Amino acid sequence: MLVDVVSIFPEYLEPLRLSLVGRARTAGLLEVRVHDLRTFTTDRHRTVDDTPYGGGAGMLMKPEPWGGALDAVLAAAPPDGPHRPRLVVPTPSGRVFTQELAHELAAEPWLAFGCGRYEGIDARVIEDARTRMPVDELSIGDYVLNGGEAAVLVIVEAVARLLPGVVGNAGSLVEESHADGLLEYPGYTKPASWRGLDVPPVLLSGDHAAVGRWRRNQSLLRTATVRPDLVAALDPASCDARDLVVLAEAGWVVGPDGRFSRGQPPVSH
Ligand code: JDH
Repeated sequence: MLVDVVSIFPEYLEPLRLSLVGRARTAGLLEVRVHDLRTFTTDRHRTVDDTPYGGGAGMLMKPEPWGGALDAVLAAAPPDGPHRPRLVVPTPSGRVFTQELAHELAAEPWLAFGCGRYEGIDARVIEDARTRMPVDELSIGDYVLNGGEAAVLVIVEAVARLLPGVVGNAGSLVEESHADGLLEYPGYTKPASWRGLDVPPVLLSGDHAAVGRWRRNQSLLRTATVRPDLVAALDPASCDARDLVVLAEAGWVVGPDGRFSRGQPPVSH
């Protein structure tokens, strides 16, 4: 996979050379090219921002440097490769980036990322880019960052670990897909007792079925407690009879619409 990133802070993208993303790079599965947007300015002050038409606080990124930068990315298409990248533009007003989207992006041969700063980028940059390549405006979550760079680090890390051939991903990705839609069960390693805290005995029992059931119950209970939205989105058909009992004890029943909803609270004693 080829990844191009355009930013006014190219040094912010240095972590893409490290750790898991770096391993994908050294294994030749991922090539990252970072471009300094200021290279594509034409004025003496290398200006990338200007005031918004219609007024309002803050500055916007001017379109011309972006036009030049995206033209240059397109002009640097790999020989015998794809003709155009899929462009991802992080923005607080984008569709939310999810694991499903990470899988979709991991299947692309060429991704380009445009990192905005200030209050964002002149809207015509996206409009113009859409005439040349597929564009996704994405948000990594409901909080406000100062620019798109941190979002690009998040998205590229989530995508790079899914690339076929990244060390150790085969087995762990299978396990991940089994637990889809539920939070992780708690994990324990040696020693079996630490600061008076014992590892749950079932995990030392050697009873694989009992371990599997305990982990599934922990996942269901944790999800019901901290992410009720995930329980509401669960397909009851993906649950076995014992799942239904555990969820019912946590207050979730299958309603007449065939979806999970909060049932009657149990009577207190
Ligand atoms: C890209 C510039 C900073 C700050 C306006 C938005 C009130 C607009 N999940 C995510 N959060 N933030 C980003 C992100 C932020 C960015 C850029 C991505 C480029 N900025 C910026 C404030 C505003 N503000 C929130 N409203 C409630 C108005 C941009 C991001 C991602 N991905």
